Amino acid sequence: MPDPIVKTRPKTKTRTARPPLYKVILLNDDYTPREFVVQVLKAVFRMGAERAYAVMMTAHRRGACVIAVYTRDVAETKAKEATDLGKQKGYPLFFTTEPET
Ligand code: TYC
Repeated sequence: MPDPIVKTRPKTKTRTARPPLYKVILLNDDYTPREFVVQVLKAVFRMGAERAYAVMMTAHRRGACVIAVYTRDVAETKAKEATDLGKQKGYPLFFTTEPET
């Protein structure tokens, strides 16, 4: 008797590579005017007025607030842009990034 023909499927795993994401975090300080923080959040992170105000107040009350997650490049660029806008006005406003766990 001939061997039966058994067809086996190749073991393929479908994987979609996802780049690691980074959080952009707004830090509170005692000097930057609230309204200026709101303006920066609207301009750099494309937030509406209400969300920008809520994020600013969260950082104000709790010391920091996660704003959004992006790929590393975008997160670092936006954090720098936003920090630089404050620096231009002489404010210590600071945005940092950290990898999402
Ligand atoms: N704490 C600032 C003030 O009272 C306002 C402020 C809020 C600054 C959030 C930074 O991330 C910040 N004028």
